[in-house]
Order: sequence, then C-alpha cells, then structure tokens
Amino acid sequence: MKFIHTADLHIDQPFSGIDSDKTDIQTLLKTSNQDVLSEIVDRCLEEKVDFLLIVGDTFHQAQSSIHTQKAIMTQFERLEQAEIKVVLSFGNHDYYTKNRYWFEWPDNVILFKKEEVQTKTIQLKNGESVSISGFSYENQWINQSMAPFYPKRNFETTYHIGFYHGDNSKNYAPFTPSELPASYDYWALGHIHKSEILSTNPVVAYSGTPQGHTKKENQTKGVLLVEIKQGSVNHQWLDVSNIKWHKKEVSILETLDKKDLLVALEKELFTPANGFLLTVLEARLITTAENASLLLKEKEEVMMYLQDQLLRQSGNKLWLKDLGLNQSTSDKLIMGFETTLIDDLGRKYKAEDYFEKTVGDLMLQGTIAKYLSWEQEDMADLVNESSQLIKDKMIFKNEADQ
Ligand SMILES: [Mn+2]
Repeated sequence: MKFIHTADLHIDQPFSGIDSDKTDIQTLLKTSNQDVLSEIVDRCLEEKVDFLLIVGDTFHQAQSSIHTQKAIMTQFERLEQAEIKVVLSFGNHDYYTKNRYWFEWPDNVILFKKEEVQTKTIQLKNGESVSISGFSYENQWINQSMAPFYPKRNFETTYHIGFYHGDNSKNYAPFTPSELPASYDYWALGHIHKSEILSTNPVVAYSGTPQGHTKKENQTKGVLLVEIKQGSVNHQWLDVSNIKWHKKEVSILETLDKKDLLVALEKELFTPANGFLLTVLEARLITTAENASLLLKEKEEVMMYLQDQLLRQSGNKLWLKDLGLNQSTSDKLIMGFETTLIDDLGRKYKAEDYFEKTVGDLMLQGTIAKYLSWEQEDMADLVNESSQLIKDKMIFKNEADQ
C-alpha cells in the first residue's frame, strides 16, 4: 500500500513580507499555492499511490472562495481519472460546515465531516484493504482529547492507519502521541506546520505544511510518501514547495570598515541557486557594537540596496526579508530606535494617572498592594532609574561609534 500524507496546505493564505514589485515574483505569489497542490497531485500520479491523505486545514479560511474551491476540485478530478482516492478531513481553520461548498466533491473523495472518530474502509486495487480512523473539526476549537475514541486495530483489513489534527494545547484536541493506539500501521498528524517524525514504531508524523507562508515556517520538508509492505513502513519526504523560507546567521568581522562591510554582506548573504523559485531570506548578523551602529543608522537603505543586489545576482530568486542584528562582543541588545524613545516613554510614565494605570493590576493584589505606595517624587525617580537601566543594556540607533 502506498499513499501520500499531507496536511495544512492553507491554500488561500497569502505569503507575508514579500513586497517586491518584480513581475515574476508577483506572479509567483499569486500562483504558488495552487501550483503546490498540482505538484502534489503530480507526485501521486507518478508514484501511483492508492490514495492521498490530507489531514485538515486545506483551506486557510473557514469560508474559502469559489475560485479556491474550484481549483481544489479540479486537482482532485485529475486523481479521479487515475482511480486514486483522496481522504480528506477538516481542521480548525476549515472546520466543516454544510453548505459552504459551491461544487460537488468528485466521487473519489472520501470526506470525514464529523467531530467524532469514524472509521472508513478502502479496498485497494491489489485486493488488500485499509481501515482509516480519524475525525474532523466542526468548530474552531476542540477542547478535549479525541485519542480515547479511536477503535482497536481492525484485523479484518490488511492495514489500519489513523489521522489526527491537533497538538497538546487546550484548543486543538489536546493529546500526546503515546495515547494513540500503537497497533495501527501509521499515524498521520496535522496542525503543526513543522515537518517532524515523532516516533517510529509505529511511525507517528507531522507532515508539516508543504508550503510555508511566513518566515516562521522555515522547517518544512514537503509531503510524506509512505509505503507499507508486510508490516514494514518506508517513508520519504518529497519537497513540493516553490518558496523556501530560510534563516541565515552571518558573522561580520570586527575589523571591517564601512566600505568593506557592504561588500562582505552582499557576499555572505548570497545563496546559490537551490532549485526553488524563490528563497526568502531572514538574515541575522552577528557583529560588533561599532559595525552594528554603522548599519543601524542607515538600516533601511542598506537593506534596500542589498535586496536589489541579491535579486539581480539571483535572477529574482532571492528575497532578503529581514536584516537583524545581534551583538557579539557584549551582552547588550541592539535596538532599532533612538534613545529619545526611552526618554519619551519615561515622560509618559511619570504622569501620575498613567503610572497608576500601569501598576493597577499589582494594586488589586491585596497582599502586595499594602506594601506599595508612591509619592509623585518616587515615581519620577523610579522611572528615571528604569530608563537608565534600559539605556545601559542596549545600543541605540543614535549611539554611533562607541
Ligand atoms: Mn490547524
């Protein structure tokens, strides 16, 4: 038995923080989500899988657009023509409600619509069979574990696999993987966007999102191609993404002067072609106070210059999204604003009513409140002291050449 396990496509979610005006990037952002789905279907056809299993959050919005729905149906019809089934459940984002869909789901699509564990059986072309157990969301949240409701392994079918959309936090059907029946052949998880195999006997895996949409989604590996034969499970990641989110740390030498600094950055940040249509780079520079101050003063300009250079060198395939700075030689924090902001805030907090509002929550605690009282003078002192503490611990935009 062979299938592809995916989840969390969020097919109608925009990509955040890529504001290039280059036409090919604009086009890519518009078409990428649907291309990823089409790529998944291509892989299903190439690998001649028995079914495609999608564990929730196919749609980002509970009410998806007609356009998006049509795109999904069209791709599922391609699988129908090849007699490949689709097993689809709904997650917390696209929780199931009747009458949301403008089209009939193709006949090859097996839907789990209920917020209760159900088991469905598929007959495979080679005479084998598989039981599939899982549930959908009918609401945005599920506050209890669904793990106790999974049935025992069905020995009347050749295989038994389970799926589960959730994690260990209170709104998403809180569970721990060890609660899931271990006698199943495979556990397909959804909801967490990072790709991760949690255990191997049986395999319990979050496929992760096949295409990240934000810079946080930089640990995705693709979809899982799973083959189960005579009790042994083989799994393999297939990367189907177009846009790759990448985090890079770069150390910048202390001895560099202004001119060399820019050249060094350009060289260090360039990422050679990696097969993806676009790499979105979040860069973090580890540098000294002196270099950091230089960069901070003209950060927006430096960033725009580098963006331009990197786009050109890569043929519009590399987008610098962020340029963060980390201090390497002391424990000071590098701030992207000037010290005047601290002074402005200080003035604000010295105002009696504002100060009292800020500490208001503390004053509600009887045991604490009786030890707290401030004269106008004390308030000013406290704020001044705090401001200085902040200034000592941080490097600001206007503190050049220190
Ligand atoms: Mn989810």
